[in-house]
Amino acid sequence: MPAIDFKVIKQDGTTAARLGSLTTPHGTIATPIFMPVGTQATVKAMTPEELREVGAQIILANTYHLYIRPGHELVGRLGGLHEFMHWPGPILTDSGGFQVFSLGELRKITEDGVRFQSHLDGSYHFISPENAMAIQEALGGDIIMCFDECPPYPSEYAYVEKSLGLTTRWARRCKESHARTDQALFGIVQGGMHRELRERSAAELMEIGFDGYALGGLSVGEEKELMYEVMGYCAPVLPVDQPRYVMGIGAPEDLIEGIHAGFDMFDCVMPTRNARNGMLFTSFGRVNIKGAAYAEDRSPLDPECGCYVCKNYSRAYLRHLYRSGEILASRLNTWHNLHYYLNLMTQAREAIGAGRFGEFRKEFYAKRFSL
Ligand code: PRF
Ligand code: ZN
Repeated sequence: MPAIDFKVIKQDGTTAARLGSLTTPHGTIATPIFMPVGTQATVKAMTPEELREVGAQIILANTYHLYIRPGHELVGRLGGLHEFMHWPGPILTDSGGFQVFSLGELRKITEDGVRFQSHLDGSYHFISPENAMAIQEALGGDIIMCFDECPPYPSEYAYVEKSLGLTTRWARRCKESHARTDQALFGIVQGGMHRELRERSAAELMEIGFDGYALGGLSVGEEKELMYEVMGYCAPVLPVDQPRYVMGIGAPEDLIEGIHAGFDMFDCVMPTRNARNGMLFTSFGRVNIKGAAYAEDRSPLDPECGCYVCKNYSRAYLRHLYRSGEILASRLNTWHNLHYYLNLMTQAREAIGAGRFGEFRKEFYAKRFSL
């Protein structure tokens, strides 16, 4: 029995968007969905109960960070991530590939794996496809990811092609060494911005066979139009009856475009990180809460938002908290931004359910640019 069960409930009338249901050992998720990022086994500034309240269904945690500190074996001994962080719902862990590659000078890639130095104390470590699986098995997420190489952008075709070969060989090793039958394993499509390489990557991964497929290597500095183009030609070559996930994306409009192309899952630090920097998402566009214009503004941050923050606080107060460096600023801003993202997903699902995602997408853009 596969660890997860995915069903497409409804295909939108005029776009590739689909409404789905993903059942994992820790609960069922309605898709399309956004996964808040909890890098260090915490979605910064929010308790699990608060995450539930803003509508989170599944969260993401990172192999690299938890391997470095406190160590995956320790998390495993303490019952795995669900018990350790008191989040009873579904968890997806990223393999560490992307984080390790982001270390730049501190890493060396070979056929066997990646040797790197800890960003904390400079100590040496090695992650191979096999121990990326072992680490994620100890962490105990419901969905785990293959260990891949994310080529930088821009990269020469020849480099991307070579990198892709490695990603496919690593994916095979991941599949062969993954032992826990209660965890789903997703493959990661790479291939940079080259259609031929993306299609080759997808075909090779599908040949190996995974529980779901992700697009890696996007949002690495390319133009948005290029990213949308890649999503557009990749979705149709992936299985219709399995979940499709775009990694590390994105801004609200990127999620709308990803859903439009036929993707089901997304994650990004944007709502949480921007919140802590005072950048808030609203139905009418972005608000930088530190602006002097809000000094005496009694109105809620987003008059269309039904979240706890918008129901109870003024822009003036949020601006004051942020300028004073208060802890509550991070908490309230994160609360609202996550609610905004998750509510956008709820609305997208409702629109697909009603067969009107195309109209919903148009309304989303019209409204954002109305101010
Ligand atoms: N690979 C993995 N995780 C990722 C990415 C990737 O390419 C990205 C790319 N934006 C984000 N997270 N394993
Ligand atoms: Zn709000």
